Amino acid sequence: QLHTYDDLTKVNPVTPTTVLKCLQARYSMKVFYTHAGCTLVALNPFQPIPDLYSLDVMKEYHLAPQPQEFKPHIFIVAEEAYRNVRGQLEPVNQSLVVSGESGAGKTWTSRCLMKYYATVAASSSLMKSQDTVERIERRVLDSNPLMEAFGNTCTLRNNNSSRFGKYIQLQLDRCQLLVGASVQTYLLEKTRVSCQPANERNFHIFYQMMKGATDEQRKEWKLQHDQRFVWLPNSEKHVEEDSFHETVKAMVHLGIDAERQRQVFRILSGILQLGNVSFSSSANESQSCDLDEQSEGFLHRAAELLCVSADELQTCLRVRTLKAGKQSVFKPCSQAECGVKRDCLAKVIYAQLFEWLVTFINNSVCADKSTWCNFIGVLDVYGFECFQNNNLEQLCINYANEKLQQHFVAHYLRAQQEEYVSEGLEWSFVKYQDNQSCLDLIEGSPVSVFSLLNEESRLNRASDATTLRVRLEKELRDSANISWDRFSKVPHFTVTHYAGKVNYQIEGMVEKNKDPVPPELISLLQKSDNPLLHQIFSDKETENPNNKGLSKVTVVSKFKNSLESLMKILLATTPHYTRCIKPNPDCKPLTFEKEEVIMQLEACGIVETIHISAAGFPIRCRIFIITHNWNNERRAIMFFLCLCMCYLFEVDKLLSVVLHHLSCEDRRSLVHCGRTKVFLTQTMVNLLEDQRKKILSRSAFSIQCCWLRYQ
Ligand code: AD9
Ligand code: MG
Repeated sequence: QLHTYDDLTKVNPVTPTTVLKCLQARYSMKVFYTHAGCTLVALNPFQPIPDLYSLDVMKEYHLAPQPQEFKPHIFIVAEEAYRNVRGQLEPVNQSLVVSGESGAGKTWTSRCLMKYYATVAASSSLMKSQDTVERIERRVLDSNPLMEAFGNTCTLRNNNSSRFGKYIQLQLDRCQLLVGASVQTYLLEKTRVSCQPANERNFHIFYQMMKGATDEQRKEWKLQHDQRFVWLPNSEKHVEEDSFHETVKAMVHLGIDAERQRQVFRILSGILQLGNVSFSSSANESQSCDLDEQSEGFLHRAAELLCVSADELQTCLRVRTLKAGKQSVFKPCSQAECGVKRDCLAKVIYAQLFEWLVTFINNSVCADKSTWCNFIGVLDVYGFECFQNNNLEQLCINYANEKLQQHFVAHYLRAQQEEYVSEGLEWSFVKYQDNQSCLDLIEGSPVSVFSLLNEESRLNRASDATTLRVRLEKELRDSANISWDRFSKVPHFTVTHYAGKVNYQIEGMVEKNKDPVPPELISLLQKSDNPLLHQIFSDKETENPNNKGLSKVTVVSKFKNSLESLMKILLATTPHYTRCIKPNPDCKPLTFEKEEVIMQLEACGIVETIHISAAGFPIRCRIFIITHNWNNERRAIMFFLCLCMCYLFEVDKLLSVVLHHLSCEDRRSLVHCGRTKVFLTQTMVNLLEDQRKKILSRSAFSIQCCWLRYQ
């Protein structure tokens, strides 16, 4: 019977084991969505499920008077948000927050949501030309494959892993039609361009062009068939690379013309060539390293594709420019330093190219402010990460997840408890696990991991890892959320996140936070004859007193700021949460591994969410009394009378009649009458439901109840 529970609040008792059993039973029956009070749990089937997301299903949910009565589905969440936009008094913007670990199905879910709105909010009866309308929907949808080509990759956890976070706002006009969209992205994992973790790959776009380019393009982009590129490992895996055509089509739809595309692909090929440039060690420190023998050709090809002078490129990679007052001093780089500069050049080009692409997409899909009035935002950010080696990237990602978790708990409880107070209910507030102490540890003031990291980044010390470790240990010792293994050889610290403990390596963290780009590299790119490259670097500053190049603001400060703006937006919208769960680590179809699922349930606090939902009154109820024989007019009169009774604060009386009828004495624990609403527990609803069925089956006189799920 467990598989029939479409809301985990119905499971009794609510424990990790019972919840797990229920989800497992449903999964084995190929039921992938389950409500968990105010959230939706989505289990990844890891195989296409025919008709689960078809046009007909979309229509069914969209047109239903009460979609909540249908089987749990992501379209219920979508439709609810869509109806909420209209609001009871005034329109309210909505946010759909999709979370879960890598490979759980966040991006898939986001795509489903976007397709849903591009379908149900599409206009066919508008005065506007059909062509324009179709094009905007097409363009909004096309932004997905394009961003995924540049920002997704094949990792050990997911063949299409997003290496950036995104928040897409779908803009709706007064008639609730989709008229545009805007995209905000977060922290692209640009290190992947020059350094791919073992058995993982570079971004999809490189493989796509290697496989999909025509002979002519190949010649122009200097990509020979048999060429091996150091930065293109695991090419034999053949994942997602047949999509070159799709990517180019999306570019065309979004308005990137053939010439611009050419410039983009030449830059990408230039990056690949750069990856094959290596340096030999120099005999003494005063001499710069030479290029390896086979590197000459690659360096020349890179320079040609990036449209910069090969000599200058070589000098930039081999010599450091230091500013001493107004004078410049040139210092030869060591072999390692040359490699770092080469990687830095590739990373900065790719990151700026990605930023340009996002800006271009925004310009192409964003509607004029005068044409849209509300939005539905879809948030797809990387899930909580805990690897063998974790560094600054994971710290930022997990910090983002802490923020979202805090928002979830605060919003849900606050909204619920505020409503009880305004309705005048006696209510003992539910205690919940507060992750404020962890957030204080990471981002708080005056001292936190971020503040110490930023200080160390500013001080530019040589032995940054050791100093940072000592400072963290000394200055954050009072926090219960941080610990150290004193016997470990590798300097690290352990943070107790709401989702579990994570070890972060300190080595390299300060440098990653500084993310310095030598000014000579920026100057070089500014001189490029590739118009796109020239454009994306034209407004970048090269001069700064500390000689740190492009980035004055540290990585964590920038990330913290962008997250804060996101939080502000989320707080101003009505959120809807979907928790995606990955049922097995190997992405095997229809395979449910208990340990894997339970870990994720614990990590996102599902059991706690269910407890909160079950302890509260998940259902507000309107009661209609009707008879089969009555016509619509009489039904309407009766409904109106009921409403009047509610408004005259006589809802208590009405309920007494119903409750008396149900022979239910202990109503205080089951029902609470607020000033304007009646709050029912799930048990009460079940009681009423049973009664309704009995009455319906035996007489013409019936009580029909219409349940509104609490969200
Ligand atoms: V990551 O944090 O970006 O690494 P996601 O985004 O959570 O991760 P993604 O949406 O990419 O995971 O899903 C992983 C794979 O699971 C997809 O490529 C699909 O092959 C598969 N998937 C996910 N959801 C569904 C679904 N509802 N139906 C069928 C699915 N397949
Ligand atoms: Mg993803």
